Amino acid sequence: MRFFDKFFEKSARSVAQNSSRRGILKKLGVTILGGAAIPLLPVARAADNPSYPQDDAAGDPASCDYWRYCAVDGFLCECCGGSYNSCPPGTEMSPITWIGTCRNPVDGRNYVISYNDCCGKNQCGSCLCQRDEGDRPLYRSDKSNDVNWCLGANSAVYHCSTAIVVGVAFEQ
Ligand code: ABN
Repeated sequence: MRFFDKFFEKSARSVAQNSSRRGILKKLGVTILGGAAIPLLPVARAADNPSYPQDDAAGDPASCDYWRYCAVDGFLCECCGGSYNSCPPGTEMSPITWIGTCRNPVDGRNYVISYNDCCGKNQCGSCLCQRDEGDRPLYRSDKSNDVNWCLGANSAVYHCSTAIVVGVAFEQ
């Protein structure tokens, strides 16, 4: 017991002589904040780019044949400076959208896809893609994809369309 007492007393004295209270608090703060930030980094990156493992094998997002575009009608943002799930710089994503259900050829499952338009720049003009699966005539506006969803955004000027996976569709 005496050995431990001596040992801890010596250690405590040595720490007290070689450090200030402020210095210890600073080191403690850096350790706590640094430690808290490390596990957040990969999560934040994953949230910026939600991708599904099978996407790499599922085709070319710049091609109209790409599986996510089964119900699209518009210019593919992938060809317009954005990507299949993000708007090109300087445009704004429409808050209202057309929803489709497309089959992923790699895992054979159906996914709900949201076709958000990107708004605020003149129409892109590249990679026009009209697949229209499940589309109904415009007089059935609730079931038509031939709608400018930018009408719900700050700018009504349509630029291109994205195809964002919302989730797995229920099997019927
Ligand atoms: N949702 C694509 C689109 C935009 C403008 C007009 C028709 C279709």
